[in-house]
Amino acid sequence: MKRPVNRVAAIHDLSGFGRTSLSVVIPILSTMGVQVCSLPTAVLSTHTGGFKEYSLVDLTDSMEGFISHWHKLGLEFDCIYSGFLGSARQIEIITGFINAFSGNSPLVVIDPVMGDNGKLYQTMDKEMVKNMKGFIKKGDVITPNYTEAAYLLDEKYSDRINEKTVKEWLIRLSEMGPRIVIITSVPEDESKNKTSVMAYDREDERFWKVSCVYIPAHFPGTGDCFTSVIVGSLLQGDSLPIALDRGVQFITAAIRASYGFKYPEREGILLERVLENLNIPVITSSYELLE
Ligand code: PXL
Repeated sequence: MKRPVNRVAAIHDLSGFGRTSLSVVIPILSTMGVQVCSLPTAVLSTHTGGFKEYSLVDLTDSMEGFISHWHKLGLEFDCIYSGFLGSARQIEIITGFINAFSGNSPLVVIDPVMGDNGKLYQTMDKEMVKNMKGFIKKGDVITPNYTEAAYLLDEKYSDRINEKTVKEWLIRLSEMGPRIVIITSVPEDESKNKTSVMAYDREDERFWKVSCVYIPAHFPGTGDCFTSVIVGSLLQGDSLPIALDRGVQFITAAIRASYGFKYPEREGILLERVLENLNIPVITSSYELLE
């Protein structure tokens, strides 16, 4: 029997303060009419970006017990969506989870959260990058930001890149396994005040781009918000370029809603002020199909 709403297994940490990971995944997907089943990887007092200290409870040893209970219940998921992970062991456990719950062919979305602005997050190292390279093979869709894409491909991070090179990166990442590759925060070569999201679907060999005006702010968790909107949108049956448009429009509105207030950026975007935008029909769209 078809379920009344789509169901996602969300494999992320829960950071108590700051708006990242499960704290944003759950409200965004719930607002988009998707049931979220959390498989928490860790619980933290805050996220790790912009806080020198944080308190962390690692849940790696509980994950297998959670998974086997879900297995016993005979649960099925329409999507398996993973984000911030802490260790090779977690990747191994989640790989097992994806294999065990593959029966109904869920959409596997992997956000290879590792770093931003050319640098790895403080909990990440070369070994995690190596493990992530293997793990993305399991994804149907991956959503690295520009920094993470460079790490996954062993490319140098530079604050300029041309479109042709990004297209090559998209193809190379897709050759590592995933059918759809979405790279966020790509600097635009010809304009310093623009960034873009670029994507490739190996099935129809089309490249897409959505440009956005660059705002000089770095709110942690925007990547988690973006990928959550992509997940919700694809599960609602949108095409890839419309999903990209919805993701970019939502993040742009959220940053604009936040930037005018003066508060510490590490607290994240003011999600609470824009969550309802997710239920507005798509009226304008700005995606481009690249030659
Ligand atoms: O937004 C990504 C993210 C998720 N979870 C934790 C983080 C970060 C980024 O800093 O620290 C714990």
